Amino acid sequence: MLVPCAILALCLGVVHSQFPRSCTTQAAFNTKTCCPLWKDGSSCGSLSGRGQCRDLVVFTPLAAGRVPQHDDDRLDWPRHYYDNTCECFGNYSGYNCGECKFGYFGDKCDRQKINVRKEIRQLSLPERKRFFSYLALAKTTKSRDFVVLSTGDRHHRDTYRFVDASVYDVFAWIHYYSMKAIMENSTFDDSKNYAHAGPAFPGWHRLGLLFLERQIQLLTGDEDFAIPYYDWRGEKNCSICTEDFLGDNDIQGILDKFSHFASWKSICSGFNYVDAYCPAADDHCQMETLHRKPGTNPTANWLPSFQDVEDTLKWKDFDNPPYNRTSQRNFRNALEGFLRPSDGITLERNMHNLIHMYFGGTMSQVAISSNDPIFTLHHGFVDKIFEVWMLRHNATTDVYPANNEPGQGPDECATPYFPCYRNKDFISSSSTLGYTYSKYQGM
Ligand code: KOJ
Ligand code: ZN
Repeated sequence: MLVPCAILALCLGVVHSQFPRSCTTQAAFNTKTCCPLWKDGSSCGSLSGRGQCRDLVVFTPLAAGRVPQHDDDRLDWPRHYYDNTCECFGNYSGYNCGECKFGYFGDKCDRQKINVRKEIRQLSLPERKRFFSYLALAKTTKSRDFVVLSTGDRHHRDTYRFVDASVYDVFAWIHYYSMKAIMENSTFDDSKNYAHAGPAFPGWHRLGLLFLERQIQLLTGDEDFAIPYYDWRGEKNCSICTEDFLGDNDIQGILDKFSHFASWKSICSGFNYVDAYCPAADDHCQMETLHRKPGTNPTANWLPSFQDVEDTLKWKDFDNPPYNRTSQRNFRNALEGFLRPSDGITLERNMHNLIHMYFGGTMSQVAISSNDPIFTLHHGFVDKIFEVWMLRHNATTDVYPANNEPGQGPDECATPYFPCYRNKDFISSSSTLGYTYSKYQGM
């Protein structure tokens, strides 16, 4: 009998993307079902009224004009892997309906709570110490719920394996997995990916921060935990690159040995291999240590100004055709930083992209940037700007445009998050997701 290659190959490699661990069994792949048991012993907690296992229910039609094809395992996420997933009721959420929607807490998910994300320099000393100790715990604790995908050659599904990773590394891996070149007809198009250079960018990264924040809340039992942000407007240099904050580095970019992240290594290096996901150096895919060279790249040795942020916020359109890195006169591309914010026309590196390049080293390589916790603080501020823009322009989900960027359609799932969150649903106030931003320097 001919077993479809993908399924057979996946079965061989199963050890136990952000893939729920319990959905990487042979049975799960054979049946394309990810409806795990909740603690009441029923699939999706159905006996307790939390949810039910449904076919296709969380998925919506393909973006207009795109022909379905199954070359790239992430396209039409998560259909390559699963057709049946949990549909959760009310405030229940998570891959088995065992958790609460963002912003809700308690056994019955009936307690709403809004945390304030503060600028890192606004944290008290105990708050700052707590933040660093939570990150250390997240970096060293194996994720109970998720495993990550590691492959040899992406063309060969018999090289796919699911491996353990720490809570922080699952977060870093999600960003890595989203940005790998898209495979179509067995060739790679690295001008496109699922998280950048299109309208999904702000919401995709918002979801990434929510994922990490919630994982840390669950790991520590601290429901009050909120990730801090770094307001880089008008900075002459990186004032948080000190031992008390994110750490100092030497001229070669190596972090000072007494700094918090000195021993951190990136998961899934090998960013120059388009044809592999996370080619592992060891069982945990851990590779080179973090590197940073803030302000030393002559083409990116400054940080965006207060005016750059104001100019970005003035653009009324969320995004514009062709909905990629060349889109003009719109908020998304100005924020992402492929566009000069003041004229909305000149293609230049600014805003979000400029910060990444300013830091050099790990932060400047899209495949591994999320390994450096500065990524989290930087994207916290990018998300704050997104929030301010939505408020200022009364933006609602219908400003999210239909478009042909793979995985970036309004009704497509932000890829590769699990369960499915639709891209357009992130055009809504952060308070509905359980957080707000502190005021800092007039914003
Ligand atoms: C790293 C990233 C990113 C952009 C750049 C530079 O993660 O999104 O580096 O353009
Ligand atoms: Zn990114």
